[in-house]
Amino acid sequence: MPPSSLRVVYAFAREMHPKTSDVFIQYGTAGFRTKANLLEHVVYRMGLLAVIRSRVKNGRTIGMMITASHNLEPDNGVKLVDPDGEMLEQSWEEIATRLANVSDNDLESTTAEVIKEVNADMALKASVFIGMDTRYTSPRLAAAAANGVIALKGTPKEFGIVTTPILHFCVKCRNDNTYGTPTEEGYYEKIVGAFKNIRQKLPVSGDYNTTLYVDGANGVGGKKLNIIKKSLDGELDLKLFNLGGNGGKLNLNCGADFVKVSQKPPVGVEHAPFQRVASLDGDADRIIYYFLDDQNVMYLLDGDRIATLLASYITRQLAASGAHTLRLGLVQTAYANGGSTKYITEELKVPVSCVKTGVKHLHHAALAYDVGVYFEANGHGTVVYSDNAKKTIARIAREGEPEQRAAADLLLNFIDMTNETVGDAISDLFLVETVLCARGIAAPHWLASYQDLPCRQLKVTVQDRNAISTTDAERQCTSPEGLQSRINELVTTYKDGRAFVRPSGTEDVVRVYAEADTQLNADKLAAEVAQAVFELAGGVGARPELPA
Ligand code: G16
Repeated sequence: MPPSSLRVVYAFAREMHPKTSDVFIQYGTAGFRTKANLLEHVVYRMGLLAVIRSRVKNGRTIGMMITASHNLEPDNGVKLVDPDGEMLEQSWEEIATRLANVSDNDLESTTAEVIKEVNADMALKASVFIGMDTRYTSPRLAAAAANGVIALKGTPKEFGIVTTPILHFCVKCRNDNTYGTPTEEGYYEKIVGAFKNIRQKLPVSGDYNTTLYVDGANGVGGKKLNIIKKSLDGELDLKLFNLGGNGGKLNLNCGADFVKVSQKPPVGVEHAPFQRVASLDGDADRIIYYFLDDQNVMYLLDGDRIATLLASYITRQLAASGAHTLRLGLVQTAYANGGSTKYITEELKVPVSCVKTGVKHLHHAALAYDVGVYFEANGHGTVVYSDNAKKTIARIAREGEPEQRAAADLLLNFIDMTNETVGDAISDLFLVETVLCARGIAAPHWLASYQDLPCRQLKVTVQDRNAISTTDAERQCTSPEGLQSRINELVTTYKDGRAFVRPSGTEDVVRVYAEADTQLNADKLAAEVAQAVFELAGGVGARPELPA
């Protein structure tokens, strides 16, 4: 494409998606995320970048998802999806940030610079899949994304309202037709089809019951489960809440993030003693479980629990199929509860690694194993299988001894039920339900596998969250000076104390995590660390309070 044709890039920007704010915006943990009214020019420019990326990848399809996931309704965002359905390659995040922040006047020249820098052949075709969540600001932003794609003569395909993982799945399928059909229906056929297949082979037994309550966070996940529900033929009886009607607000006092962070049940959900509930987030890329006992005490079954449940099931199936050479590993972040890490190492005897927050980091670490199980404690995760693992399991399913064949056959269904591209609340829900059914257990039995250390998460608002930098998978803080030594001092005053701080990549806050031997101690430690952040990192607004 000759440089003169880039003029349209500037013309579209000026006429339709002008940059109206000087607020600097950065590609964060999961793309750009901020108040929706600051995003239109950013999303338009990401449409340009998606076309360039597609051409660098020889015309393979790139994805753009308009969502702010767990954030509240006024926010929005955009996540870019690479051809294999993974998050955008990290080396491109700086390019994305640069393009998002230049003035309209510099947009044409910066676009030309980027094209040169990444050596994109602008004569190639380019294809971009665009999806959006249920926010009222999403259609306008999706249109801006499509305009960005059109400005550089790429071909946009709009999927309308889909979950983030459905979009990732479709991108992967479009570039690799062995993975499935790149449509929402193709997703249901593969994931739900595999669940129904496996249910034929694993009759309901023991204490497992087929009723599952779901908190849809008033987002897209509940709506999609409402479609899926009709095809489940009683294999799973979904009782859906928080579907977005009746004035329910997206992620407000409901959804996976609210339940995990506040350690409280969501509003808008009926409860029955010991009935398990799955709580999704706004774009359905996270899931956590919980139940209340007969005294209304809540028990969380978070991402760590899901990871250990899946890892132990897959380990058993691999052993039963005789696939001894395949190496399974687990990936967590600093948020993983100390109780889970101990259980994984000492009981499951599975290798475990710790990486920075963000599925992009976990996903890549998990690829190092034949079977990589990765989950953030907040419920964001999945399982990835190497080609070698898939081939080995498929060979055993064909040629193994009868018992080995049966175990391998179940594993093949399990793999089909897994959205390997990214954490997926719907796929994870079917995986968890399958394992609970296979083991014939109810939620309290699942909970009993190990004990969590009491923990607390807090947020602190500071002038500039980037004043906090970290190392060692975010477990140590390198600036501002003196903060880590203060945290170290505080931690030593609590039995089983552990704490860390890090800047959020999705909200304008510093996150504080603490765990200790009792809930009161975890709460106190978190509050003391939050006060230290407030003092040493330029806190603004109300000073964090110590629990009474
Ligand atoms: C995103 C990321 C997650 C991350 C979460 C919180 O989730 O995909 O990996 O754990 O943000 O990140 P931070 O602590 O940096 O704000 P989601 O579900 O909001 O897309």
